[in-house]
Amino acid sequence: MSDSDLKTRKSIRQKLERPKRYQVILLNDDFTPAEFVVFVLKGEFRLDVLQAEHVMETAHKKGANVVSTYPRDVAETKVSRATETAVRMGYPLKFIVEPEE
Ligand code: TYC
Repeated sequence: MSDSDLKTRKSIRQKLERPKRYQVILLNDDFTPAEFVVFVLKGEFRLDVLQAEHVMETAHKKGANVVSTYPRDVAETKVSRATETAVRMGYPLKFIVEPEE
């Protein structure tokens, strides 16, 4: 094993797997305005207006909905930025990040 293999201690199986992707899941709540949810989905997650409205409406009806999938750091950064924007506006909008199956 090379030095870098020993440092990272990744198995050969892990090296060959495609990098895991993470789902960003939008959670419904009773207080955040629908228009603000659409604004965040467009601005932070780069959805177009029709996709953003559809994702928002499905979360509103079902309680939660997948926004999209990303590498873990990208998913977490987008969620932090979106949540900070909501907090600044006084809205309780929440997302969860979870590994795709
Ligand atoms: N349920 C909110 C309302 O009626 C709108 C909303 C939709 C909030 C989706 C969050 O993830 C959400 N104002």
